[in-house]
Amino acid sequence: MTVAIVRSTTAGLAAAALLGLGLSAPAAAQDAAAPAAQTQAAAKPRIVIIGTGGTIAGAGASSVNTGDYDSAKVAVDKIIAAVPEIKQVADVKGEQIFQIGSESFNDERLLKLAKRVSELAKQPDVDAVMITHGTDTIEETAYFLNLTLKTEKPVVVIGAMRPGTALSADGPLNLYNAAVVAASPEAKGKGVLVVMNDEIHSARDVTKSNALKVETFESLYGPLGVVVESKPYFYRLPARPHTTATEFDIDGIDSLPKVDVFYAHVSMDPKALGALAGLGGKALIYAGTGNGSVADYMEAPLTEVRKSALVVRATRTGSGMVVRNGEERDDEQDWVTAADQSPQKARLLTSLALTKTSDPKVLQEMFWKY
Ligand code: DAS
Repeated sequence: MTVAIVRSTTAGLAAAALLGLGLSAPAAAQDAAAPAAQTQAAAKPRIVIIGTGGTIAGAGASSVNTGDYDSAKVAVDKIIAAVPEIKQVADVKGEQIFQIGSESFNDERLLKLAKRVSELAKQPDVDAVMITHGTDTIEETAYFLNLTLKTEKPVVVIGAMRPGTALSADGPLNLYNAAVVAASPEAKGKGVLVVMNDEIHSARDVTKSNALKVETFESLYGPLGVVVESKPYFYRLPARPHTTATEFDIDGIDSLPKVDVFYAHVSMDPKALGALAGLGGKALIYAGTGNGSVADYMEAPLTEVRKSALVVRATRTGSGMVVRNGEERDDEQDWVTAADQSPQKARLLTSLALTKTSDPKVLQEMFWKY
């Protein structure tokens, strides 16, 4: 999307230059620029930015607090107002849906957010939707939207690793870059995107890889593209079905089937697994060591879990594919493997799958497909 600059008159140029600096133009210049500016404004994509909280809405006690601050403090309208450059790219409108740290997201909030984005995407006066979000679980929200939204319109999720009060805060540029992407025709039909640190990631593959660094977001197979000097450059396409091409729809769904994750480690307690399974989940993701390996003393407890819930083997390593019927007897145990999906994303896909089926073979096919 090209940056909208008023070019029709000298006065217009002066006004545009001042606006670019966030200063107000003298009255005469504003008058002279008005007709051309209106034409430009009408042509700009209309983006709704939904605020959910997180560090991008955070505030620290001093400018050197980059890790010690309160998240979810600043309203989305203020976050937008702090980046006046965004108006050169799109007509934006803020909407506050939550004011929370993203660690506090749950299925109810995910559904509420997804339903709102879905409504907005259906509106003819909305061209794209952006969501400001905490970075901790941004990948889960983005993946959930990627699997459920029925739209080709750009949906871009963003956050920040440093609050707006910090020296070298990353939120303002992330917000601007996200608007550049959301406003671009190239972003259409590419599924839900996460734009952080000048990179454009597919919701399917992105993950937060570091607790503090600004360059924390990584994609399993690399980002789809980059944003350079107000322009998005795409180099890859998502290969897996998303949004309009999935069988999942949240219309008419008021709650999601309960799925839990059990984290494997040396000397884990089988009773903890039993207690978790006893909470009534319809499936359990076993975040195993290495290739989703199951400890010898966990086999019988997992066989027991399978009597009341689906069992999905994933890996806690952060990357790589869990191989079926290698060291484990998946066919015999009627277990599913999560392919290359992280335990947290496997949880979301399994939960959505359970709205359609409880057949482990069908779920396995979904893991190969999505
Ligand atoms: N607590 C975090 C969150 O809201 C921090 C962040 O946004 O980076 O996810």
